[in-house]
Amino acid sequence: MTIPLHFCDEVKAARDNGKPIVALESTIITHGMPYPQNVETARKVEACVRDCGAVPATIAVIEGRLHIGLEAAALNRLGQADNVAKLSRADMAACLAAGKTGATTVAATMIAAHLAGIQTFATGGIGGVHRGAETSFDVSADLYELAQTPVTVVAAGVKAILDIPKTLEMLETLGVPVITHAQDDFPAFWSRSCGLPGPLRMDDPAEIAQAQVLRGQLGLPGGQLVANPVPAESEIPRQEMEPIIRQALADAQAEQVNAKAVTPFLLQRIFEITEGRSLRTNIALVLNNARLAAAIAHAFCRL
Ligand code: PSU
Ligand code: MN
Repeated sequence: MTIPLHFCDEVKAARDNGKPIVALESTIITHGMPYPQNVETARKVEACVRDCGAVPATIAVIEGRLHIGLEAAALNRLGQADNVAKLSRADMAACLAAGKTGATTVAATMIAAHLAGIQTFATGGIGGVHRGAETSFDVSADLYELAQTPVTVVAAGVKAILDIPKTLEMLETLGVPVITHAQDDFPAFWSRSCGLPGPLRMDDPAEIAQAQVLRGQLGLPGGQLVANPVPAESEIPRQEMEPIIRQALADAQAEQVNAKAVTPFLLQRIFEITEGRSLRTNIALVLNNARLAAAIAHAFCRL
């Protein structure tokens, strides 16, 4: 048996020619944004990576095949499909075995990217330790993936719906380097700062790539989280976001939302409460992350 891997032509050519490649996830398309903005954003992010001289590889499982790079028609179908599974480390192999379709989270995208030899990955915000995790035990598999799979993930920090101090503690325990790009404060997704400094700071994409390579040379498994603050003109300040997040969390509790449904529910609820403003910020930060990821991918190629 071999892994049912499918490379799109553009990614195949990039691999053959040693061009920089940036992996992109698909859960943000199926569970993170409403249609049609999800498909429009996915296209814009891919275009942005190309404008930066790199090749985008959007990753998803389609009818039992692990796609590295999605053709336009496949992306369009995925963005409109109902009941697409949200795949993490636990369920990717089962989805492939059953011949089903599923969107990859940060954890599953890292696994696929590494398999395909891609070292850089851009997304919106990774999963982490949920507020109230001391009773719910809801901690995203994304954190454990960063501890074991050597991919550098560029995100706008962790989603502010989470318990950010606990998430940073957990990343430290797991030995994951958390590198804030070009500022000291750790970002909070829609906001440029969570009010706490980040553990590490780097301003140069080349240094970020070198740190990942040196990690491997030291015999340390795992990747790096690069926290890239949303551009100032698109941010929603923390003081404005916090009451909105609390409202969304209260609604989730009242409706007894749990497990994999929590993050998609909160993002949708915050989109409604902010009348679409949170989505505009989300789109701006993903594009910003794609640009930095492309610069890091170029640096990996030069090493
Ligand atoms: N970033 C976004 N929107 C999203 C996600 C990330 O801007 O929807 C997804 C990612 O796929 C991430 C997942 O891995 O949310 C985390 O889900 P959970 O909290 O259930 O682990
Ligand atoms: Mn969870």
